[in-house]
Amino acid sequence: MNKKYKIILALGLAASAVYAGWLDNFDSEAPADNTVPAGYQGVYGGGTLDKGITDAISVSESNSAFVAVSLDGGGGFRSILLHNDIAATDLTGGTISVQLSSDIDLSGGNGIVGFHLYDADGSEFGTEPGDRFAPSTSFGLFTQNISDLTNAIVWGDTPTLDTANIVKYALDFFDPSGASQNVVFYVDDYQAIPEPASILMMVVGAGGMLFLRRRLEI
Ligand SMILES: [Ca+2]
Ligand SMILES: [Ca+2]
Repeated sequence: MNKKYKIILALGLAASAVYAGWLDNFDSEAPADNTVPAGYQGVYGGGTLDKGITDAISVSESNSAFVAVSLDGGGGFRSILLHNDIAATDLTGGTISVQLSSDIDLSGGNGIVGFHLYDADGSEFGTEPGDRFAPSTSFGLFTQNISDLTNAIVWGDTPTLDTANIVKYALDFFDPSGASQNVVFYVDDYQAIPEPASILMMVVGAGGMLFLRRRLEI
């Protein structure tokens, strides 16, 4: 590769590293029971009954992921949908969102689904209990500022969430207090969006590439 292209490639990689968040829409996967969504490490927790991909209900066409959970009514953690490690991602000032629904309307009760982020020094922080989402039988958008994920799950070496170095993410499913029941949660368009300034930097980076192209007469 000649030097001009190497410079442009390096600038492009730098710009994309600044921009990178994620978007999991599950649309390219074959519907299946008892399967872990592509890119995910697993679905864990004593409450987990089943997991997989379905085309029966979705926001982005035509699939969503699902997690079937046994809720025992006792409160507490029940199940986690855990993604694989990702390249360290800067989400400082950004937002996180997911589309959620369930086969039973839980919207009248306490929130039971929360975000869960991991940083590079071992900290894990998530949605505060009072901010968790209670799904209904139609999809609803659950969104939070990254800065609001202040509920410590694991403190880590530096006991705050280093939002500039997010290395893994998950969704946590908790138990409402009350009746025991089996619930299927549907998950679609799980995404993290960096702050607008980061996106602006990407645009500036792209502008820089165009400038270089002209300078180098490529
Ligand atoms: Ca989808
Ligand atoms: Ca930390």
